[in-house]
Amino acid sequence: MKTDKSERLFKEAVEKIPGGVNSPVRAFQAVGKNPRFIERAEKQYIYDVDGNQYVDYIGSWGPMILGHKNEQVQAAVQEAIEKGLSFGAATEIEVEMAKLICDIVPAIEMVRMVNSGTEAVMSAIRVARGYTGRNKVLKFEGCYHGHADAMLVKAGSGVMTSGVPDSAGVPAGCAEDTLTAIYNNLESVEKLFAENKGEVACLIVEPVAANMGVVEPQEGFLQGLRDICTREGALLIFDEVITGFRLQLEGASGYFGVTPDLITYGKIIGGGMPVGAYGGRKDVMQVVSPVGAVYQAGTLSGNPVAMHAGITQLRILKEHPEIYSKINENGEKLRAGLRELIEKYQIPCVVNGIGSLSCMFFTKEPVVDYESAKTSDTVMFGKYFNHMLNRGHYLAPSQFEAIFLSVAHTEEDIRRYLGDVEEFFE
Ligand code: HOZ
Repeated sequence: MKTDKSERLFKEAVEKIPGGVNSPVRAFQAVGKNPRFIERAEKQYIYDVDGNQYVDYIGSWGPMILGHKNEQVQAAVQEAIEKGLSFGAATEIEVEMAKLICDIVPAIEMVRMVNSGTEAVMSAIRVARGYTGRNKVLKFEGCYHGHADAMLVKAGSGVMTSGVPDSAGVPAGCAEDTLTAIYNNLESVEKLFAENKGEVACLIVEPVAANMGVVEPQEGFLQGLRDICTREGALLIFDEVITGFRLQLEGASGYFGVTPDLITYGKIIGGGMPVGAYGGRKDVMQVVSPVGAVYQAGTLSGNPVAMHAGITQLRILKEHPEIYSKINENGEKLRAGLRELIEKYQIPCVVNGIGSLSCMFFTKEPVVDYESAKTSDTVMFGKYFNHMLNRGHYLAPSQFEAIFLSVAHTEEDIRRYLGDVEEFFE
């Protein structure tokens, strides 16, 4: 596989961009390589600057659920561009978007657009603090909620990949109000609430953890969180940056039948454009300025081009429930195939996943939380990653991320994937 141009670009990049990348998860450091520079993408494929084609299992970290370059989304963007790029003023499309989200997700009565998942989480936490008049926030080890100060404590994703659980540059004061519990462990949550009686503003959770690899919530875990929050007067926030409009149209709150007080969303709402949103109970959302006293703002929030892309994608998802059957069935086939191979070759691996999100850990232990996820052999993951990359499968360059399927992925893609895993195991 020719990679000269990517290598050359990386040399130039590291001189001017920290680590040569604009987000750490794009670096291939953890798998002992330099990143491939991507030129274009179409359907389930992405192409690098050296002309190599890969089946893309990242999908821009989730939003490309329809595959790349969906014709309707592209056309909506082109049409929107003709009218101007940004107004910094109220538009009709924002109203349409808000109505559509409230219509799809029963837990959301009001919603505010922002520009990223990080911003959505930052804002939702401020809202929870403003609403409850409390300061403390409870999160889970290994869950990633973007890079706001208060959330960079035992975080997943790139923070976990780097092996440095707490970021430098976060003042102790910001982190001291963040409590961390163990995922899938209600006792650890109860203990923190008991130790901080009447002080916890909110509990934020990825309903399916997908930033320490993929870790599903065990039976009763999410409902348990709901019950504890209700009892303790704290708000429950589902961070659905990854699960929103993916697990099923209504996201994780619909899938698990647990209603949070607030939900945060990221890129999937923009169909590939930079978008995030947070929303939930009306009485809670009404603390947001200019109605209430919690300030949150943004010139590009509800940007018309991003709204046109996002609303088109959400409408397609709403009108075509068969999309979910297809991506979820392919996810099942992928996981079943991997488990068969693990059994056949007696490899110490476990496969986690749900719907179109999957992950293979190189460990014998069941992976149910941050500590068990960390037992995975990351050196072996690096070998597997490189084997797959050389055969045209573009995976996240870290053990602690998910495999994302889109509706463009075919059964043949899954068969090829499994064939190349078998070769690796052999
Ligand atoms: N949640 C994404 C990866 N797990 C974020 C992507 C990024 O940090 O660039």
